[in-house]
Amino acid sequence: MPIATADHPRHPLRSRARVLLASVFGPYARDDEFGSRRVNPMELYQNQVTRTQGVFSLRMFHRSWGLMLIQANVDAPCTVLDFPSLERFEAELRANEYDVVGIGAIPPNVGKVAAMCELVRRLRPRVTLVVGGHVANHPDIHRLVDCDHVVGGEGVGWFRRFLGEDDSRPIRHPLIVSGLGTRILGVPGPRGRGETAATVIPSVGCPLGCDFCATSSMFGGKGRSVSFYQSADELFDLLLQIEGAMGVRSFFVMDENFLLHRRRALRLLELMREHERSWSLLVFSSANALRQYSMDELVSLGVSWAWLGLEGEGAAYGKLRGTDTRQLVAELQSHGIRVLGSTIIGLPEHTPSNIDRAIEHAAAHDADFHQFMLYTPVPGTPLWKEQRALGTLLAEDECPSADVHGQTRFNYRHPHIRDGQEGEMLLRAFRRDFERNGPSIVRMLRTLLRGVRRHRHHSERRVRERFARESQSLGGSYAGVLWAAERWYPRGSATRSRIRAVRKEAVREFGWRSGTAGRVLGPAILAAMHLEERRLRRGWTYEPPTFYETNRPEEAGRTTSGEARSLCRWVAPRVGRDSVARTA
Ligand code: B12
Ligand code: SF4
Repeated sequence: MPIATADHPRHPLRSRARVLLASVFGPYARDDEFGSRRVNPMELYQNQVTRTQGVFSLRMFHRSWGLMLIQANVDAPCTVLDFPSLERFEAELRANEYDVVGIGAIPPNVGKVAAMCELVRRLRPRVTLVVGGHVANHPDIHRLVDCDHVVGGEGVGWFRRFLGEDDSRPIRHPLIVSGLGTRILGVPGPRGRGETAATVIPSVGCPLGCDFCATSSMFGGKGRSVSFYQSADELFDLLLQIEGAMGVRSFFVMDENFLLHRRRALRLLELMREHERSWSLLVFSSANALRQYSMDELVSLGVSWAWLGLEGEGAAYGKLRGTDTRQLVAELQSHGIRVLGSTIIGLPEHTPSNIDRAIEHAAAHDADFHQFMLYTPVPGTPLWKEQRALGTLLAEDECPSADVHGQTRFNYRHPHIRDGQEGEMLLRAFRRDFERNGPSIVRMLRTLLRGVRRHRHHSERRVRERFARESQSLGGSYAGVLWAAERWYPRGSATRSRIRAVRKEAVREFGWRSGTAGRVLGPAILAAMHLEERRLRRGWTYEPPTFYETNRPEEAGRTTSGEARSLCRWVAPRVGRDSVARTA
């Protein structure tokens, strides 16, 4: 990370400055004048993965991890207000004196950033206003938003330098529950301590530099990324500490291409073996990164879920060269690795006449989950620059920023797809995948069962333990899910038979426990599904709660603006101070 330079802006109060960091305000899942869109809720799966799966859609929220990371890594008193309403944001500004207000956002939310900055200027004219995150790449940010600093790229280093703090200190890692408010089939997901994976952020960016990729270009583009933890030893120690503090054994590794660093991953595996760690890792990975490993290495490393860019048949991305992605997905699944495949609709070669073939190719992967996104030139990316040079980008009045989220329409003139056909094509892809492969939750349980069968007698105890842990619920609540899911579909339908086959398989594997749990829990789940369906038909939407946190113990629990802040928690890297062996 760069060290402070003389020309970097610096706050006069340095570390004594009181900082407020906020995400953009909700509600999100509705159409409004600030840029909220019903089709663009603050949810991952409902937004872009299980969008057309109705009661089977996985509903859950994710905190604003970038803000949490910055908060944990500055010494200045820092409050995070995540997912406020505009009224709540205003109440916060009225009740507390801040010196710096930082707002993190992505380009579709630029209108909200502008409204929040306007409010700050009006209520607290002396505050230094900083805007960061992907919205910094919005081409009109300086015209649309009245603020003091627009920060592109990595934010922890920027804030440390801005506050006159030591920029070379190791990065503390906030304790992050990966998903919140989980709900599926109308039933809340597990919420107890250690029951949800922890998010770990080893780096930001991706050196592969695909032309459309905002994350890659944001942190340096091709050949670059920003690593917070360089070595496997450091990372291992971090995971150990998080395991201890949160009681988790699964980690959602928020690194665009974690497996690309083969030496680091294999050293991590060595440490996991040495210290008998039975961890599950949920990773993002490109196909070429995955192919650097044998299946046994992936299984031993605990890779239990992989988000894999499939992009499109014949897509000319180097990461896919020489890979039969259907075969790769099937092979991963045969080892119990659940796959979230990601396909682009609207690649330059797509036309109204070949799009069904492209959709069929995607659906034929039978991935456990499938994300579909429109090919979208996002500001800052090579694709955006190329389209700008070609003069194909639509102006703000033709396509407002709030609609550039990849789930409704193109923000440029596609060579073959015109007149807004792309929105329907995207929906067609979601629907075809669901119709052909059935509910994602069932596909996921099917893959898990394959893994259990294959690795039940694995030579390493930690691997056997992992599969036993991950599949435990197949003898309990998941058995109920399968029972209810089967009955959701009419007798004789292909989907019902497919679900029935998975349920029978679970009963064979887990015996009477699974059968009984199915019969006992199934009817209640089926009733919840009917209620949920009614709720969805009435237009019900799901919004995240507001989070209000401080990094100062003395401020925690104190009530201002009608609410008490809770204390954010983190772990600090110890490698270099303590040895890994001693901490384990
Ligand atoms: C988790 C996530 C979400 C969560 C929401 C998280 C939240 N609370 O906002 C969910 C799943 C809901 C989501 C939804 C969407 N997302 Co999203 N999301 C991500 C994801 C996977 C991780 C973000 C993250 O935490 N990264 C790790 C942290 C450490 O990095 P960071 O956020 O970039 O933060 C760093 C810097 O940006 C900076 N920074 C951040 N905030 C601030 C604030 C200040 C003041 C400063 C100075 C610096 C700063 O410092 C941080 C540390 O270096 C990213 C991809 C990625 N790998 O980053 C996509 C990503 C951010 N999402 C993206 C998109 C497009 C969307 C959606 C529009 C997608 C859609 N239609 O489905 C919706 C929008 C929802 C909405 N209504 O706003 C794009 C944004 C691209 C762009 N430029 O437009 C990304 C980059 C994915 C991609 N490659 O396309 N997303
Ligand atoms: S491999 Fe994935 S994360 Fe990396 S640049 Fe390509 S799309 Fe982005």
